Amino acid sequence: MVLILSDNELILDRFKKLVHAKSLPPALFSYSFSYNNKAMLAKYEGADWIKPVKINTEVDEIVEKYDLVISLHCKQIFPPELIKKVRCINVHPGLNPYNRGWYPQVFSIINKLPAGATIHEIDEQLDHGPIIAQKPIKIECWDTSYTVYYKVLDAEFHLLDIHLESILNNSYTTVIPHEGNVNLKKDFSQLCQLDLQQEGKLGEHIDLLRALTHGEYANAFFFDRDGNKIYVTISLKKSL
Ligand code: 0FX
Repeated sequence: MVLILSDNELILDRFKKLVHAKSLPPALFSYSFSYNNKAMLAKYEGADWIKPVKINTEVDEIVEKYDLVISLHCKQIFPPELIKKVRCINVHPGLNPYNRGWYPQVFSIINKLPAGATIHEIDEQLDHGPIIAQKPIKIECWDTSYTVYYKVLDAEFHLLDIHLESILNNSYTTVIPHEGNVNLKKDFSQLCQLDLQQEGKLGEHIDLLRALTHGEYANAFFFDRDGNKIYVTISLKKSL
């Protein structure tokens, strides 16, 4: 049995469609989301096909029941006692080992390190284990976090389409990456507070704003003289 852990409904939905398209037995998969994911708790209360899970306190049950755990953007850290006992795979929205961790495409827009998708075995460090498959994506100068993110999701599903069976059968080979770099949630929060006195090239300022522009999310902000919090997004359009 395979446990699919996801806190991202869009990806979960695409994964279920992939299972269907590949005619894989639906009963092979169980689905869970994180116990502290309020939106999914409210939506799936009482559902019989998906349940909340607190991984740290349910390691023994998971080990007993499953041969494979796949994280599709699960926000919990997998404890060492789980990854030692069950094969755990992560589908990650970044091109490891570059910008491992939080919102990789945001940091790739700013620091120009490669972006893309990675499927890898989980080890004790964040987005770090042996790589099963990767697909880079190109960031254009008119992209925002939002447009890059959707290219990355497509790359993730391109990889899953090709490699899901070999992951299920444990018949893939892996490559060990170098250490790369890691960004945490707090690094993203720091980027969001704009310093209006910051000097630099205009191109760097545009990069910062497009890295923080993602649909309706209120990310980049500054405070005006009256202490009001003012949110900033940028709009970029390539001429036809
Ligand atoms: O699920 P996910 O796409 O991915 C995140 C991490 O980036 C990833 O490294 C980790 N493995 C996974 C468990 O969690 O994140 P999300 O659905 O919270 O957000 C998707 C995108 O939306 C994100 O890349 C940037 C954007 N976003 C999201 C929030 C909540 C913002 O720009 N601002 C926000 O406040």
